[in-house]
Amino acid sequence: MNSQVTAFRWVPPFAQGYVRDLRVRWALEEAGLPYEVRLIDPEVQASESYREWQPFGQVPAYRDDEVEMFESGAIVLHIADKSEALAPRDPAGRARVTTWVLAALNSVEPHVQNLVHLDVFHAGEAWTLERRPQAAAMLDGRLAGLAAWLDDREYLEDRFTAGDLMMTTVLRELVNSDVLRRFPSLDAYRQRCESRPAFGRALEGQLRPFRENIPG
Ligand SMILES: N[C@@H](CCC(=O)N[C@@H](CS)C(=O)NCC(=O)O)C(=O)O
Repeated sequence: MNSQVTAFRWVPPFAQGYVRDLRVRWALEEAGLPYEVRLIDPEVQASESYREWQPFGQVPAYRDDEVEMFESGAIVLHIADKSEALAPRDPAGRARVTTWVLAALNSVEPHVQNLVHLDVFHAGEAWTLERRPQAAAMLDGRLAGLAAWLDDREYLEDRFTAGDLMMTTVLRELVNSDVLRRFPSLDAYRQRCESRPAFGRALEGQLRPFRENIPG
């Protein structure tokens, strides 16, 4: 059985290219593993059978011959276990990859999301004027730490890994804000990772159904 990943049939333009199945598609493309995409809509999201697979009704969910999973980070790490393209084979090298995947999801993404929620979902609401400076300062602190680590490195470790994949998908949530302009080395890193052919194939794979399924 080919690996199977779920994705949305259609999302509004602001979310196109940013839905988290992109992470799983990108990992599978880097690994060169064949996969099928199951496109879902709100009705499937709410169904009992889908909730047995993904308890929150979200994408991505994933299955292959061995496992049935949800959570993009867990899925990407599972794929990385299968492919040297995403993680070195030695335990120390793999531990570093796990570390960076969790750092992206747990230490950086919550602060990115805080700002994105203010700017996108609550844009123009009075209370955000008070909250935004704190959220922006917290995010700047995390990005400064990341930029200092990256320094003149090409990738987070000595080669591209699933850690870079995950960090890039987190950083790209900021492309429509002014934040990355203050961290040009992080923006260059993001663009370096996004220029990989596997990323291009994954992105196009997510975008194609959105073009084909525009609501009537
Ligand atoms: N922590 C989860 C988050 C998944 C998630 O937020 N998925 C979004 C799309 S990017 C979703 O399905 N949203 C619809 C909803 O929550 O109902 C993961 O990384 O897989």
